[in-house]
Amino acid sequence: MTPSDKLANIVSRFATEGTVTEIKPLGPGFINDTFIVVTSGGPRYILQRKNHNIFPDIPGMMQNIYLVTEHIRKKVEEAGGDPVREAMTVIGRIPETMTGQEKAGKAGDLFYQDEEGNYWTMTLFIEGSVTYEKADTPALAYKGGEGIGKFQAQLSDFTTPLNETIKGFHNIRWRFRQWDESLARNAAGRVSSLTEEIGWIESRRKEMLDFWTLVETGAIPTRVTHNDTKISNILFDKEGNVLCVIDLDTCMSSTSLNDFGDAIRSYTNTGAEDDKDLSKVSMSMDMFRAYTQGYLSQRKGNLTDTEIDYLAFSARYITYEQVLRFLMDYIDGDTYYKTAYPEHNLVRTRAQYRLLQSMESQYDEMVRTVKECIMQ
Ligand code: GN1
Ligand code: MG
Repeated sequence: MTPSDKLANIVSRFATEGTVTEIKPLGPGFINDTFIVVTSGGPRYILQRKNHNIFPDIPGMMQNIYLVTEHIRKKVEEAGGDPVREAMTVIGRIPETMTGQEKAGKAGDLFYQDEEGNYWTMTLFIEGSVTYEKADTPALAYKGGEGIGKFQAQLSDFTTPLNETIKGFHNIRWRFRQWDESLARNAAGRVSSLTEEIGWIESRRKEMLDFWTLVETGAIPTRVTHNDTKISNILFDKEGNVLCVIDLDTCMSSTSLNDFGDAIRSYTNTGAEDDKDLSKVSMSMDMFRAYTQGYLSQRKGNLTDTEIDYLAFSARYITYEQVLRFLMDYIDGDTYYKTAYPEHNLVRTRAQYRLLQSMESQYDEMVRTVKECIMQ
């Protein structure tokens, strides 16, 4: 079988309409492999091979995605919107190609597992949509905040428990367990050369655990969260309006502050996540204000006082966690993140640490800005 025969065979397992004319790769994709499926007489589709090394429970993940997207679709319909463009549509498998046992199980029709054990999934391609790799202007940051705020609002009454697709994803207590083990293992023999960087993590351990304790005790509520809120995960229409949020692989239950914090980490950075030139890296207050305004335009009345009090801190929390995750991967010998060169994870660690320092030095102003946005 040629690679294209193989892909065509995989596509044939799904309930598509029209005749498939072309299957071609789409986007950079660091974790999954993504293809666009073109048909004549039917719509276009997105085919994905999900990375089951990073996501050990793809059936659980697909069940989450299905439940969440169906919930969003109902909300869009109730609001008189266009459910085909404002919600993701999961394409199921053709029932005839499923075994009796699979037919009996609900999650079984949401993915196809090939002979090599790979998991394939399909969604409808949303036509006329635009994505941005980077938020370059406050106006776009505002729109991004609005997009994540809308996503959280649509899911605010979603009550079905979601599967935890990556254990302890933004749970710093769990990350510290991994961190302590990683230091003890010293797999790549790099620990002794990283005294300064390890100190950055250790000196902030307590304040980060104190924050997480509020989540554990319920003082900060748990909601449906996206967990990867960068701007490239939002689809816009040609007029610049938010259509919907995509890449729901990490959609789970956690604190909505994680989604806010991770967005601030990516939107406000004046440099690159892996900038070698640290003088370029800082947190832009203009971008912080714009994202916060956009986000709160959708969520202001629905957040608790404690959530509002910790919005600014959540940016430090997630950026700190990212410093820890990059450094831990460097200590482990670069096993999680794809790297382009040997020191890449260390460069990322230093660049994210510079961003964290920039947030720490502007923290009072961040807190003031959140208060101003609440009053507006
Ligand atoms: C990974 O590959 P991407 O960009 O979707 C990671 C995020 C990190 C990000 C850092 C499942 O996301 O948590 O913040 O890299 N996703 C996973 O660039 O680990
Ligand atoms: Mg992602």
